[in-house]
Amino acid sequence: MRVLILGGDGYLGWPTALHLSDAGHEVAVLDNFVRRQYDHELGVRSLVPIEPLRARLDAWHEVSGKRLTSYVGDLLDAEFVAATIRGFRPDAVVHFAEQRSAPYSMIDRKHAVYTQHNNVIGTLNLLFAIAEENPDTHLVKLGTMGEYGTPNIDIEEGWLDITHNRRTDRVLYPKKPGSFYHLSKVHDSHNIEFACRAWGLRATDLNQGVVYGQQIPQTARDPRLATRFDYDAVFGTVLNRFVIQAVLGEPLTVYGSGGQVRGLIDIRDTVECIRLAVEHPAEPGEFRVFNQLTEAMSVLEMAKVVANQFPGPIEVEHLANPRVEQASHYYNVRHTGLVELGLRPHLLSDTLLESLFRIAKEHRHRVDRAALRPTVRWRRTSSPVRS
Ligand code: NAD
Ligand code: USQ
Repeated sequence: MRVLILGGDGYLGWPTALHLSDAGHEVAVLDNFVRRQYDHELGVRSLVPIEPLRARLDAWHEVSGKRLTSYVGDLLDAEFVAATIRGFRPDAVVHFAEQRSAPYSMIDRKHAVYTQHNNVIGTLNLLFAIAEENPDTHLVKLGTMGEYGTPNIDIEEGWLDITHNRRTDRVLYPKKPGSFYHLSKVHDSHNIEFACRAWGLRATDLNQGVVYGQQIPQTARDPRLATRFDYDAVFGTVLNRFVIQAVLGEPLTVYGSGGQVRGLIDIRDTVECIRLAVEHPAEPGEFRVFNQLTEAMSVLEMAKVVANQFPGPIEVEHLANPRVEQASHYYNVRHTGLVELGLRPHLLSDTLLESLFRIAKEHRHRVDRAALRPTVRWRRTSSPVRS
C-alpha cells in the first residue's frame, strides 16, 4: 500500500515509517520540523541524539535498500497539503502531525491558541484535501485516551449506546479532556466524524494512551535511525521520565498522590497498531475508533515498576500536582478492537526496562537537570517554562 506519514520526523512518526517500509509498503513522510523548533524554544534536546531527516532517509536506504519519499511543509498550508495528496496518491494517510504536549498547551494564551490552531486547522486542511483529491484514502488519525478523561462509567471504543427517556441511540462517547491540547483532539474527532458522515470519507481514530520506550527493531539497526527520547517536564512522558530520573539518581516526580490512572502502550505496539489499522481500512463513510492502549496503571504503580526494576536505590517524591486531574477515580476501558485485528501486546509488567535504562545511561551526560522540574501550572493562565 502507499502510505503517507504526517509528522514522520517525530518520536512516533519516524519509527512508524520504518516499520511500514520494512513490512513492504511504499512510504512517504511529511513534516515541517516544528518539533525541533520547540526544543530551541524550551532550551532542551532529545536525550538520544537525532539526525536531520535527510540523513535519516539516507541511512535507511543504506541499511534496508528502501527509499522513503519526503515532503517538507506545513499542514496549515492547504495548497501544499492538497498537492501532496494529489502527487503521492496514498491509500492511507497516518496523521501524527500535531503539537502533542499537554503542558506546552497550558503555558499561556499564545501556546493554547497555537496548539488548537495548528492541530484543528491542520486536520481540517487534510480532510478537505482528501475529500477533494482522493476521497477513497483511509485516514488513520492519532487521537488520545485523554479525550475521554476519567468518567465514572466504563469507557467504550469511541461510541456509546444510550437509552434516554425510553429512546435509544448510538452517540460519540462523551468527552471530558484535561488540557487545551487534549481538547484539540476532541475537536478533531468531531470534525473527522462529520467528514465521514457528510462526504463518505473513511477514518480510524486511534485513542492512544501514554507511550513509553525508545527503540523498535528497525531504529536499532543503526544509530542514525534513532528516534527522539524526551525527558523534560514539558515534552517528556511519565514513564520515560521516571526511567531517566532513576538513572540520574533523581527522585521520581509523582504528581499528587499518584492515584491517577492512565492507559499505557509500548512504542513497539504503537507501530504495530498503525500497521494493523492501515492494512484493515475502515469502510467508506465509517468513523471507526480504537482505544490504543495495552494496560492501565496508576502513576504511583508506574513509579513502583521502575523502582523495582532499577538496580539501585530509588526515591519517590510526591510533588503538589501542577495539573487539574482527579487523584482517585474509577477507570475501566474497553480496548479489544486492535487485539481482534491481531495485536499481541508487550506488557510493561512483563517487559524488562533494562534496555531503556541502558539507553538513558549512555546519554545521561546530555541531560539538563533543571528541565526535569514541572513549572507549567494548570490553575494559572500563564506559567514560566523554567524554574
Ligand atoms: P512529536 O511532536 O514527536 O511528532 C509530531 C511531528 O509532527 C513533529 O515532527 C512535528 O514537527 C510535526 N508537526 C507538528 N505540526 C505540524 C504541522 N502543522 N505541519 C507539519 N508537521 C507538523 O509527537 P509524537 O510523540 O510522535 O506524537 C505523534 C502523535 O501521536 C500526536 O498527534 C500525539 O498527539 C499522538 N500521541 C502521542 C503519545 C505519546 O505518548 N507520545 C500518546 C498518545 C497520542
Ligand atoms: N505525571 C507525573 N509525573 C511526571 C509526569 C507526569 O505524575 O513527572 C503524571 C501526570 O500528572 C498525568 C500522567 O502522569 O497524570 C501522564 O502525564 P504525561 O505527561 O506522561 O502524559 P500526558 O500529558 O497525558 O500526554 C501524553 C502525550 C500526549 C498523549 C497522552 C496520552 O504527551 O501526546 O495524547 O500522553 S493520554 O494520557 O492517554 O491522554
